[in-house]
Amino acid sequence: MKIAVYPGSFDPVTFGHLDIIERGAKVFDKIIVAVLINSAKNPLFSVEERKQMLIEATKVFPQVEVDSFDGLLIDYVHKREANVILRGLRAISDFEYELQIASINRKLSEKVETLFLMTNNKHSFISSAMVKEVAKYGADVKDLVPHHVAEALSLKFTDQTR
Ligand code: COD
Repeated sequence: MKIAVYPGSFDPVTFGHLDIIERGAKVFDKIIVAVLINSAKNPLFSVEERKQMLIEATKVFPQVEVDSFDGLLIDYVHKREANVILRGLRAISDFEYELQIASINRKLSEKVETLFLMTNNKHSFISSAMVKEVAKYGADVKDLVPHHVAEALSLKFTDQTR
């Protein structure tokens, strides 16, 4: 069974992430979308909120499971008996960061491969950071994230301005 872990912050999930999940689901028997618990980034959404948004967004894919992890990614990948780390690449600017992560994970375990899917051109400019910035100022994010995520963003920023 080919199991891939797709790790990330997913703060929040975007159409860019979902495109990687949808295409990955055609290649792997199972994809575990794993939300990092202790991120150095200061997340807008809690881990539970991010997981719930991912569960809703991926419910049409039976081979996708949503989970969270703490500590080293490679330990989690071993624990879940996965063979592959799935990542997405947008632009050349992603490459250095992704190469670093893939290289350190390779150093930690030679049994696990990192596979990259190139972004869909339609979504190449989408990032969680950009979505949050746009939503914060009340602009429409419906082409960037699923409806329920757009609503969660709107609620979050309304709460913050109260
Ligand atoms: N199109 C295609 N791909 C996209 C798009 C898009 N529009 N947007 C994002 N992606 C890809 C990203 O390139 C990335 O591959 C993936 O989706 C997830 O993105 P993010 O931003 O949600 O996740 P990151 O980069 O914050 O995740 C970092 C990790 C959680 C993987 C990393 O911090 C980690 O493994 N931490 C655990 C500790 C560890 O093991 N450290 C050693 C290795 S760094």
